[in-house]
Amino acid sequence: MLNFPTNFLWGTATSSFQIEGAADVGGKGPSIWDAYCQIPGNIANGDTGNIACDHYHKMEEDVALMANMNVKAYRFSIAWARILPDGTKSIINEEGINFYNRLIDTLISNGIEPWITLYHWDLPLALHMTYDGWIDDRISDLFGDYADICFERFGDRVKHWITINEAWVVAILGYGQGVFAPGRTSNTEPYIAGHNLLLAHAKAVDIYRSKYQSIQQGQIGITNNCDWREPATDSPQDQEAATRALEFFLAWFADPIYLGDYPQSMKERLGNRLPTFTKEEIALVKGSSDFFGLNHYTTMYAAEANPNDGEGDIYGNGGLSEDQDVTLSVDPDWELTSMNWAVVPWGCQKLLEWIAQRYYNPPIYITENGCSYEDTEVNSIIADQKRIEFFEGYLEACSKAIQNGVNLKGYFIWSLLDNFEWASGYTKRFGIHYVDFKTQERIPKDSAKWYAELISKQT
Ligand code: PNW
Repeated sequence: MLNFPTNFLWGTATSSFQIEGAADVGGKGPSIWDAYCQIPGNIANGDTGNIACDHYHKMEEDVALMANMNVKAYRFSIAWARILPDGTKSIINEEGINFYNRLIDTLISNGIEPWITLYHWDLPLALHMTYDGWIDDRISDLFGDYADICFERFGDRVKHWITINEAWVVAILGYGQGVFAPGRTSNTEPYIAGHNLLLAHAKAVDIYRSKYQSIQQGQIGITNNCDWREPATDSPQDQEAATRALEFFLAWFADPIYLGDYPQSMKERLGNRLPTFTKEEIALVKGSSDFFGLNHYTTMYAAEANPNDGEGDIYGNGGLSEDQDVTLSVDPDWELTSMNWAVVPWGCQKLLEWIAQRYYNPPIYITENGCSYEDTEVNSIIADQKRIEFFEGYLEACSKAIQNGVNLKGYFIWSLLDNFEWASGYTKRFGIHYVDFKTQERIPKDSAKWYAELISKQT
């Protein structure tokens, strides 16, 4: 039985690059993802975000889909280059500002709270070419300038801000494994990018708190992603390996914010590849989140790596494994989604409890949870029973965590719509609404109807 507090926040989520399309419409500048999609071999089927869900032109219709489910909140991101085409404040694109103003106003008139993510990976290309993207020391100030403009223009109506989505993905997949834009491979750059992402977050928060928060009365935080890592055996080595894996995944970003420094395990293992915080920096970073944003998708077993193991780094396995000495595996009995991510609801409960314990029980919002399956449309019906079961399992895990004292305050389904799933292009469907990418027709899947019913029962 699912039983959530009546003020629990029920939402859905998307991101700009994955749904908007209109890549060069309305004064938008190119982003690193526009460029990355042009390189053959990077994206399944050579797909791009040029049109995506054409949300830029179908915004009202998409808000109506949410209103039909009675969702209370919508998490979306702003395309930095739609507001600042070259990434800097030298040119403000009013047409882009207008698009987000209309979206915000349409949401509010439908009783839906806008939750804005400032950075969901679509860095203005000019900041990658003229500067060196997230490796460049100047990037955190440039992000601060951009955030400032967003607070000024939208903050009268927007009361929830997320600075950065999943710094781990930006750093590891973008600068370590090179499977996401900007496609760099390195074992030093991820840690520099990670440092700059934390500083960018903290500077934006500082601007919000000093210039806007007392007038606008909103909240600001960061969203990090983490899978659960379960010790493969109860040996002390495997238990330590699992903790270390969580530290290299989540604590990398959450420890500086909640505890004031990087985890000891990272400092020891990375040596001078891990930047250090100055006193001034840590004063800015520590305490810089009003809530703990968490994206959670799956669980793996973690064991102490056998020194004879070869290079084991695969996409999505949790980072640069040679830095961690952790071997990851899944139970062959676990059900897999079409991303090959295992469905393990109890891992979600354990992760929530781990966060509550390590970070003094902060208010937590799950800002993404969801699954991709190979959905098919038959006479306008998409019978996605497996997705419904996924949500029921994960929400039951959430509800148990709440009963155990975890301060979980909201849950956003990823995603409102089938959309551009990064390197997988349009081959993976995470939506609770089916999108026919030929006609741009949206059809509520059975899971959307199920979510509407759940919200009506729980609120
Ligand atoms: C998240 N991994 O990405 C993102 O925030 C969404 O934009 C995305 O569509 C969603 O999850 C589903 O993938 C991730 O490899 C991408 O561990 C990759 C990983 C984790 C999250």
